[in-house]
Amino acid sequence: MSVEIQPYQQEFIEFAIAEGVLRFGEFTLKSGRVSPYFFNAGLFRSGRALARLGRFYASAIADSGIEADVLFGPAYKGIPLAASTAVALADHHQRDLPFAFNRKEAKTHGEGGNIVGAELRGNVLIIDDVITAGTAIREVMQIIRAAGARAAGVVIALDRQERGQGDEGLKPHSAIQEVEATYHMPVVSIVNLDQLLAYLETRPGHGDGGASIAQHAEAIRAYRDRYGVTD
Ligand code: OMP
Repeated sequence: MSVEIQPYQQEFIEFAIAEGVLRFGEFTLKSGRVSPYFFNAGLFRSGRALARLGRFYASAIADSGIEADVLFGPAYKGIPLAASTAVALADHHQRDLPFAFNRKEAKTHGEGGNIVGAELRGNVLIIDDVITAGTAIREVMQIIRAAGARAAGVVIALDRQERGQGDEGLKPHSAIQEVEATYHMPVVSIVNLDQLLAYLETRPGHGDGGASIAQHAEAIRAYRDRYGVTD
């Protein structure tokens, strides 16, 4: 299987590794699965890193062709992501989109409500970090619908391409595929697991904990064989 990977996607993987956001080793996920890699978007934590991150999200949006009227960053992690994406779209893509985010707690005084920034109307593009079970995105969909707007899609940093977990065991599809089918909207990622693996397979050098990149790639392949989606 040949995996297409664009220069900006390769740069994004290198950037995430350099910032310590993408790590290799043994990590227990929210789902309880033990993963050989983890992506922690909270570690993009300097002005320069956020500015650069915003440019990657903006490139993914431009690449996807999704048209949106407003960007939405779900609290908390989505807020700086959507803000830096809005800046990058304005600075590098001549697209000055309104931007909004939600509070987790509704405010009862002052301006009230739990949406801050632009009004949610028309086509709303959601900016988030990682979707695993899809719980967070379902909540966001309720917020957008309650405002009378429509979701145009979701942009995330990494698509782990993992099968969901149901009462009867592994589901055939990922939570992302379910979100796409349920809400009839695209979920776009800057990179996905297949691209990460394709990148690691061509990269010499050493990774975390003394293991070589080849060993990390091997562990990720085994994990993908066990939990990965097949289409
Ligand atoms: P849900 O879609 O609601 O499960 O949310 C995804 C969450 O998974 C993220 O917000 C993180 O807390 C967590 N996560 C990562 O951030 N990076 C990973 O590589 C894997 C996970 C995870 O636990 O599955």
